[in-house]
Amino acid sequence: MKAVLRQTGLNADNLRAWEKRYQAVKPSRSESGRRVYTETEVQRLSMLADLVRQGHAISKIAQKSDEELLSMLQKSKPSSNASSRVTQTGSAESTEAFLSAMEKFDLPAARVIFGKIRFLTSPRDLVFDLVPRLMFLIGKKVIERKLTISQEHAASEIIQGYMKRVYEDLVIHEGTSRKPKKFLFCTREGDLHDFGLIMAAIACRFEGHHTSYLGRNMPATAMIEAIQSTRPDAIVVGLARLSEAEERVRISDYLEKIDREVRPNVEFWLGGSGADLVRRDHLSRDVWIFETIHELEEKLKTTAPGGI
Ligand code: B12
Repeated sequence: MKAVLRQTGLNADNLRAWEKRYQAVKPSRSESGRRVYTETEVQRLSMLADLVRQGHAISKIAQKSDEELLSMLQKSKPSSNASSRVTQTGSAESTEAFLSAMEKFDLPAARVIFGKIRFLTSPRDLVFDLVPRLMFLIGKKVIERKLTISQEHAASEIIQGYMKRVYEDLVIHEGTSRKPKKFLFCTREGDLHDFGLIMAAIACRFEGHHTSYLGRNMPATAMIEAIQSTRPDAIVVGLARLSEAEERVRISDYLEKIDREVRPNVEFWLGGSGADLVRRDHLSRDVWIFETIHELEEKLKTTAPGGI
């Protein structure tokens, strides 16, 4: 529950009331009686919290579907003028149209619609707001069997292509920080989830740091080699929580192997749903674990790696 409160910005009283009075979510209970929230429920609570902060009454929105909440959020964002309101409405409709094209497995249409979304949305909003919410809806549709795994893969590829372009375009920011640092990005061998990682790389470029994006599925030996040749200040590793059956390398084994081989002043910056499985006491260097991209951005603003 603590983690849910931190992620949504709600307080415990609000959360209990939203559950009891409005059935905003219905978490299950563990054997010891603790509430257990799914990722979908946490995302839903965070959308509800955003809308309540914008002035909506919880009683009016608690029963709405996740799709309706997403659409409301996109339409109701504070905007300075009428034309940007039109833009936001357009992007909400396009999000729905994208999902519906994906349900029909109409990839050319989905690509065109996503192009329109990109045109209507600023890179920052696209990367840090729209894409995570869209991925959440895609994940939900897979669970509901409205999208197949192959459709999920295809949608991810389309969206990832655009994310990479945003990242590439930001090269103009590189080195503009007062103290630019060098970061190397990867996910471990067998982990194909790199949306959070590319968001982190984009955040570092926005702040004017040097970034090398090695991508997903990097064997530890290849990563060690890359660190030795490029000498970064920190490596940034995206760590998805995978089941034992899916996992090729355990998170702790992966990090410990790299830890043994590279010089001790290369920091480890870690994030993703599996990052809480990291055994810090088994690592010999400074390790930073971020629950959100926002936390990483805060760290980039305050301190820099290398102990400065
Ligand atoms: C997209 C997706 C995929 C894509 C990944 C494409 C890509 N290039 O990333 C593809 C299709 C390849 C894929 C494959 C699989 N996936 Co998948 N996937 C998802 C999905 C739908 C969305 C994940 C996502 O990108 N979200 C958007 C990002 C931005 O959010 P996020 O990952 O939560 O990250 C946030 C934070 O954790 C943090 N963060 C994350 N990384 C980092 C890194 C740093 C440095 C920092 C600072 C922060 C940070 O910031 C983000 C924003 O808040 C989720 C469902 C879901 N609801 O999450 C399933 C999900 C993660 N996948 C799952 C599974 C089971 C699989 C597969 C085994 C089966 C399948 N569906 O094909 C395979 C195999 C994967 C493998 N071996 O790695 C499970 C994992 C369950 C588990 N614990 O085992 C999930 C949860 C779906 C489910 N409910 O079953 N998947």
